[in-house]
Amino acid sequence: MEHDLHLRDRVGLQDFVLLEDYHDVNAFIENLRKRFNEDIIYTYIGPVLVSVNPYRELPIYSQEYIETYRGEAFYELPPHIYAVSDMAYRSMLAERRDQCVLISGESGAGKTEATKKMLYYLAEASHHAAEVDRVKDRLLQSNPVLEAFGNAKTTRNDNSSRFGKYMDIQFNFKGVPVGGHILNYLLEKSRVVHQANGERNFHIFYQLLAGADERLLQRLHLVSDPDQYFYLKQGGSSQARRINDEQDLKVVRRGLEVVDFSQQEQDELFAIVASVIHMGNITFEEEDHITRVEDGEHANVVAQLLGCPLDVLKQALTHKAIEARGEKMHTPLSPDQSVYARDALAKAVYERLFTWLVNKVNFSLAFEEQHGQTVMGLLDIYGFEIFDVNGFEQFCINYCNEKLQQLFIELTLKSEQDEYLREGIEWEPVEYFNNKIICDLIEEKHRGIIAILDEECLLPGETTDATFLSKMEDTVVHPHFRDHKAARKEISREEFQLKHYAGDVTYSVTGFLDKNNDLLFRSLKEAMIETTNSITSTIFTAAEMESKKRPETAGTQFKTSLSQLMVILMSKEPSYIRCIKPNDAKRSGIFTEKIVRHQVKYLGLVENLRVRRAGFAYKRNYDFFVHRYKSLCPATWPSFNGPAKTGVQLICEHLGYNPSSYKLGRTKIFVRSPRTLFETEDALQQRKHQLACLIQAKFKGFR
Ligand code: AOV
Ligand code: MG
Repeated sequence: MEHDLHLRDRVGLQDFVLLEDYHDVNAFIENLRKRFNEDIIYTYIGPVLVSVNPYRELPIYSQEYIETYRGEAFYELPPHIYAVSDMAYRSMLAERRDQCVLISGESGAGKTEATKKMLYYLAEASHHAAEVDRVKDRLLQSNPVLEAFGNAKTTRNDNSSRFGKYMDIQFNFKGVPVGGHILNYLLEKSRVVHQANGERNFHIFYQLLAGADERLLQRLHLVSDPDQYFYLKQGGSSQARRINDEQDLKVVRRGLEVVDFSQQEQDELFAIVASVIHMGNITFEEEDHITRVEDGEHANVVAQLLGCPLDVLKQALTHKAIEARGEKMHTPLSPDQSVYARDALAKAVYERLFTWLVNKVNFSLAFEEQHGQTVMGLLDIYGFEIFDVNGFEQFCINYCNEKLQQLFIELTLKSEQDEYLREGIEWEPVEYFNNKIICDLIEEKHRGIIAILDEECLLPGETTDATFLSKMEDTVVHPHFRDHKAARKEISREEFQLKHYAGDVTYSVTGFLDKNNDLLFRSLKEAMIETTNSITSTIFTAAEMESKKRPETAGTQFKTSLSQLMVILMSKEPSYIRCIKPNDAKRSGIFTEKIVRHQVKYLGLVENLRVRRAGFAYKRNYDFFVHRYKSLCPATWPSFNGPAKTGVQLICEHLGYNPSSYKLGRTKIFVRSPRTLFETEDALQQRKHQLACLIQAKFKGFR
């Protein structure tokens, strides 16, 4: 295999840093194309991994490859996601510092696949003991469960993540994975009740219909044809060519067992999934101004599956409970309002079920914190996306991507350059587009779009999507915002346009208020609290009914959780994977230059390369450096009492560092090439070995 690897190596440059004309986007793209044509999908920009989706299975992820990359120096082998995983893993152990891996790229670029490969590598990272295997199984097998419930086929990606996921893997001091924890972000729950043309609902619905045996189908009162169900057929593509729902259900079931779902819990879980399917088929009719459930069959099944009295459910779907002068009254809903209530119920049940699932998985991965534990965080979010119609969900998803891009810029382009300035290192600045301005447009207090939306939601009286839009038109003056007038009628009156870092997106304002408000009628909540299904009765609680405080809006909750996520990520040592999608057809072997060029540009890859080229691969505080390497220099060993900077200088001179290969700043040393550092690390390992032998010999003499 190694021979193979080196052979491949000749095709294109494995690190863009070696690119002669590093200002030239064309040369950059040409290198990507050359490699892509040879099925080489990985290339470095220094420590950053660029990955181009091959849209086909490549034989490069086997156990053999894991073994090849394990413990090998980063630049010794061709670029690979395993090399990045290994490097992060080893620096986590060597420096005892928490790590995180930021995987970005637009929808379909390969983020989720990259995350899985990384997880696989890390789970295999240590040699086996029964206890480790248990954790490993849970880490790996919980994933298909969450994907079944949180991913769906979209026009961009057959397995598109419709929720954001941040996963911490915990390691003990020996580097053995011992547990994990998942944070989930805003599930695109509107998909439960509506799918655009060519798309599907969440996988689990189709898996259940395709994979359940006759007995189970009967118990759930289902037929195997998804096109019988309104919630499953709206996209007109319930059968997906590249998806095997039947097989996937088996994997999900195995996963449920591994993460400790009891038989009863599995039954109840599938009963809820089935109940959501049935909800979609409940229809309403009006007679003498009274709305009624049209055909009792599906409502009946829902009541039965969740264990709630049928009349309570029917009443909750057709009436609204209000309190007037301390008295509870029920006012009837129109048929349209009943459909709205039904959909709201389906969405709420599904969303809460999803969060409950994540909690269950977390429970099974839970590990008591121990001294010396470190974590590696993997971030896999929904990628930037543009559809024919873009709503509140795309707004949130794209905002999330802006934040992640902002973090990338902060950490790789801005802070690096700021640091050179601060440390007094000579430096030629690199220009780049900072997307902070777009983040501000969306999230700024009082003036940002989310703030305006919230204000509109909280105002008493008649506010609508239209009043929200006109408020934006009146108040937002921003280079990245265009309304109907500014866009010279390219967009309609119900739309606004944001110039995102990754492209212009036209958002339809329809549904913004409602989705941001995210309210569920009281009587529906009450009906759910009373169910005998132990999951639904847990995910709807009496406590939330008592709370008088208005829950935060969806937009604000999302904004808060993203800013917390940024804090988590900033506290760790980051690695980056930048995923690129080679074409829009989800097909292998096609490299569409225009599409790749666009991504290379907005991801800031060429700027990234320039900073790298002009910059330093490694920097460390003087104290850290002296502490780590003092044994390599007689002047600093066994102890050194002078200023750390002097210590660093002594060590570098003793090791024969070329003066042009490093610089000493105010508080840190900057090393230009990683190779210098690898050699130093090797020397350290040898020295440790030598010291260990010395000590052993001494002990022998003692005896
Ligand atoms: P995404 O996570 O970046 O999109 P995925 O990781 O789901 O994209 O990749 C989309 C599809 O591309 C996968 O289902 C695979 O078929 C294929 N693919 C991606 N990476 C590889 C790889 N390394 N090897 C083989 N096939 C691959 V989204 O979740 O929509 O933003 O929201
Ligand atoms: Mg994904």
